[in-house]
Amino acid sequence: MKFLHLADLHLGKRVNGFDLLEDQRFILEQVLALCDEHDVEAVLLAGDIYDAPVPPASACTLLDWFLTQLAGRRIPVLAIAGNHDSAERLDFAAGLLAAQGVHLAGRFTGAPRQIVLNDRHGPVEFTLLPFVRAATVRHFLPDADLPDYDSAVAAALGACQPAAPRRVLLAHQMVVAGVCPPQLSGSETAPLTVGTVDSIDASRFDGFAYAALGHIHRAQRVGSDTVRYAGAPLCYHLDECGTEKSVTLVDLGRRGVEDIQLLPLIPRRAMRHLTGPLAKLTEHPTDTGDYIWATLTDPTPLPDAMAALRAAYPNAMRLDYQPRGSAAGPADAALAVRGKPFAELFQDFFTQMNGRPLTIEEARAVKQLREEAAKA
Ligand SMILES: [Mn+2]
Repeated sequence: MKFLHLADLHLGKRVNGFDLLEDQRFILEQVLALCDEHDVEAVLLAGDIYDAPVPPASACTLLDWFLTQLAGRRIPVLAIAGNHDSAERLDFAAGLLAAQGVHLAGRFTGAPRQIVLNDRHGPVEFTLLPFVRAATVRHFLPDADLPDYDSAVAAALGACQPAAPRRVLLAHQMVVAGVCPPQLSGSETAPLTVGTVDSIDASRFDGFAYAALGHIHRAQRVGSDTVRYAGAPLCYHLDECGTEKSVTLVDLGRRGVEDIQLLPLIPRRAMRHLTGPLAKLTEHPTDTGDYIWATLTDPTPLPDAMAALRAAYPNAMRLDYQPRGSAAGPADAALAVRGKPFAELFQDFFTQMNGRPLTIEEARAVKQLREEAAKA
């Protein structure tokens, strides 16, 4: 059986104020074309279908269209809720949709749902484990000792019996292999804490031929080739500028996974980071529809720089400065700032903006305002 593994669609997401719905539709159209091209027999959506528990209506319309297209092709869909989804809302009409081959698992209700599909070698079981917190599992297994996510997920998986020799898991969690945390990509949002109580060891999935994971937005294997994050299908953060996105095509044979391919996805608009003086960046703009993050190397901030940038690149998302000669990159700057007391930070900022330090009276006034704000 050939199936496509996708995750973290985040339908309805906005990045720096830009609505990405058309970009998402563009990507989903490519996914459908890949389904046709590769004779895909199932599509797996490993959580964070939507970006928010109450997504915009346009995002619901887009998912409706995508599921209808897949159902029209008789391609079964297996989907779980991620931490961004509302588990209850994702379960809406789940019983009715199951009859159309669209299997949604929003809420965890004591044991993961198991769906059995058949290919030419026989049955394949899909275990649908939506995003769970340890407390969610504890609620259903009050007598079990479940101090952390790892034991909770193990208990949740232990609550169901294998329904076929070939088993595929869908899960949306932080999964680590031994002491190796996955590589984050920037657009994952809290609660994401690597290497602490909310991570699950990949060895928990040993009984599965393939574990289709969601939660981390960079495509990668976790410890073994058959435990994988598909990654988000689009760049959802400027830190991901230039990152290639893909869907994962898995070929499950008679004994297990026979082949895994990352099929590249081409975005409607690329996300690019440009560095240079404003005049240079705007002189001969190329691919002007792209989402642009510009780091200007001009020695001083320029008036209306964003307006000038947007005249060349209408979808410019962010503008910052790094004057030439200042070696400090954004990461170094962040490190330098962390831990500095407020008074010192404000003093630096004021001096940078005004070319002189605060007077004693001004410093006193700032201190007073700060104290009042803290009280409020
Ligand atoms: Mn996500």
